[in-house]
Amino acid sequence: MRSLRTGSSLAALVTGAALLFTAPAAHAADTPLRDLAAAKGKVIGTAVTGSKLTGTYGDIAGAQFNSLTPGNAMKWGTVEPTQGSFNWTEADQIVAFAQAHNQQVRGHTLVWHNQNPSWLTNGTWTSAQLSSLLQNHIGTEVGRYKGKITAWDVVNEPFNEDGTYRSTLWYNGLGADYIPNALTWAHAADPAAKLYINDYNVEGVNAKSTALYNLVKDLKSRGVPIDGVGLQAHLILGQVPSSLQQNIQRFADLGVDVSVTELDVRMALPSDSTKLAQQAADYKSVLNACVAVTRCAGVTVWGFTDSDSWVPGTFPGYGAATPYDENYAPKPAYYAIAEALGGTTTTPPTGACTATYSVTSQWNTGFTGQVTIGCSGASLSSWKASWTFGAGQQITQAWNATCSQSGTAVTCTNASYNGSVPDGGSVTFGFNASWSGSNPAPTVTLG
Ligand code: 9MR
Repeated sequence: MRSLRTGSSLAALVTGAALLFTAPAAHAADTPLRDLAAAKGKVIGTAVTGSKLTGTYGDIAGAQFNSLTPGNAMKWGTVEPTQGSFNWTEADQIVAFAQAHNQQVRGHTLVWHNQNPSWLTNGTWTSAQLSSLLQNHIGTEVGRYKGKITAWDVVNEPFNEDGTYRSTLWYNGLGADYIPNALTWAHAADPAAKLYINDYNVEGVNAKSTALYNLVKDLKSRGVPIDGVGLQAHLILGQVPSSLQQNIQRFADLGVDVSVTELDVRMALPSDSTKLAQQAADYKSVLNACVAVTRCAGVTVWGFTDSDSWVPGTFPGYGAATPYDENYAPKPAYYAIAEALGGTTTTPPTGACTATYSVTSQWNTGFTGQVTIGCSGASLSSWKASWTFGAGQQITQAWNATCSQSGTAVTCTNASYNGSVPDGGSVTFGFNASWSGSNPAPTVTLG
């Protein structure tokens, strides 16, 4: 029997594609983020896409985070695309994944002006009808996941920048009472879930966050079930509000929890080591502010990898906003999170160089392979790439590197002219080798 990977190599050969196997995060923090966060009594979460929760994406989501937020799966438009006809597939999948990995789930979101089904937004409703639609929606969704959701973003983005209420289907149809009503209905459906109001541009002390503050104060005084505020924190490089911690503290002093719910820090592309270092500092400031306030429950990033981020699609020319790059290599921001949570990292938190192994062609007795060494936020002046050929493969020839093999152990060092790998650059070397039986791709270690 050929292994799956051998089978795919042959398929790649037929299609002429190269298979890429990125070296795993050789420079990951010593302790997973979720363990560091747990030791501080904090949540470290990520938004996820259900269909991606396999392979490396699933491995990182499960290993590094102790909370998941469905990025889109629980929104009204997703769960009830046709009135009375429900699709819980992705939401169920994410909840099951979280349970299997001993993670919390943050429910997102019940009452919003975006991503509603068209039957709802295109309908003509009396306020009584609208109210009952909303009550049923909340009862159905919160009820379905009763006991499985730690916190719900019940109301999302209710305010304008100047602190007035946003004109939405809900505000226009039901007045400001839609907020206490939604909270009350959610509480009835799952009394144990923490109920939040979530918004963006409310991270610092400003008109919008003050409106949120005044609302929470009013709701508390009226006995409405409100447990927390979500500060989304879709931030721009170098622009963490200086009043973030003070703002978190003032909400805590009102008697509610605070969560940073959608953290990302976008930059003009391309990224470089200076921007990545600034981004790391920004992530660290946000984590530090949360760690400093007991009632800050934790921080969720809005996607953990640059390959699963809303930023490039919404802000053309901007991106690289998350803690892992598109190939799942941890960025300086990752190490910054680890350090803010009390972790130590084995390499300087300035970036990483990774090795990518690929088979570019293969025939019955031999194959040609190549290894690309790339750096992001770091650089090399010389390198050594090592791996184990565990299935009897034997190097016969190499170029752009000096390779030797002793038993199963292969070591390749740079040639005189390609030892230097600049930040943002890469070098490639190649080899021919023999194989028989199977030809699994090894993991390459850089030393
Ligand atoms: O990440 C979400 C993206 O996939 C959707 O296309 C987008 C649609 O509005 O919503 C994104 O998530 C938003 C979140 O639900 C609420 N705060 C802002 C987020 C980024 O737009």
